[in-house]
Amino acid sequence: MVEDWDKFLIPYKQAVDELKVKLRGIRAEFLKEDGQSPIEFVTGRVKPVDSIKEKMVRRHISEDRLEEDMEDIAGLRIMCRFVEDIYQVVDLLRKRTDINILEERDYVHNKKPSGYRSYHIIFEYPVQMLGGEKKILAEIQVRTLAMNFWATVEHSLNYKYQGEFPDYLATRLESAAEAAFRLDEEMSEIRDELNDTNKKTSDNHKPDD
Ligand code: 0O2
Ligand code: 0O2
Repeated sequence: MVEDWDKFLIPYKQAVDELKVKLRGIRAEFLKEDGQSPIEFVTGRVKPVDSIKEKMVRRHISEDRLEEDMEDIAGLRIMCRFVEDIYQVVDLLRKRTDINILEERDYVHNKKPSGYRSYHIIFEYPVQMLGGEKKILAEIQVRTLAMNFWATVEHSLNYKYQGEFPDYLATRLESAAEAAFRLDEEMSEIRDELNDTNKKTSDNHKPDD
């Protein structure tokens, strides 16, 4: 039995706080070097106890398996402007030595039936506790601003409908997710065209050899 949830959640809160600083640090470094960053902003949360209990019932997770079987008690979200940025961020995360990636789920190109898209990374993260090092599981979701907009609104509607949308609304939500993805694709194309135009302009202004 988890008798003291506040105590149980201490390492998860520590991990979320540390990782927010670290991930925001990547953004700061990019901005300094490049003037722009593949990370637009970072959020993080410890899963509320009521949500943990609800997921334990839904996923048949017993309290003594909680640490091993619930991967998102500590959760981070990285928001990007472009779909390509998601993969750049994922590559950066793969190279880090402070997180040990256990699983990756690419829901960006394999959307969920609801229409949901994001890139999920499940990893082990060491937290220094009074009694020594404790490795906890955590999840980072990497997504575009458009994916985040859809997921945030859908999540709030889901809460109201408790996951049981009438079919016609589920279909409309799914097509709204597609519209968000088309917006992402259009923004990438616009960026590419602008880059091409800028390159041609600067090539034209190069002095002849
Ligand atoms: P700033 O200056 O507001 O950009 P904390 O750890 O206290 O910094 P907290 O309270 O845990 O943050 O909040 P959370 O939910 O983890 O993260 C909130 C951060 O995400 C804030 O940044 C928000 O500004 C930023 N954020 C949330 N939604 C958006 C959004 O739609 N667009 C942008 N650009 N940023 C958003 P900071 O770090 O507090 O700094
Ligand atoms: P929160 O904190 O409320 O967001 P599952 O059994 O589906 O809950 P699973 O298989 O363990 O979860 O992991 P999965 O599907 O890789 O990731 C689950 C998390 O992804 C969810 O967490 C959501 O944050 C997000 N997610 C997945 N599908 C959807 C969706 O259709 N809509 C939205 N808005 N988000 C989704 P939780 O548990 O809901 O927690």
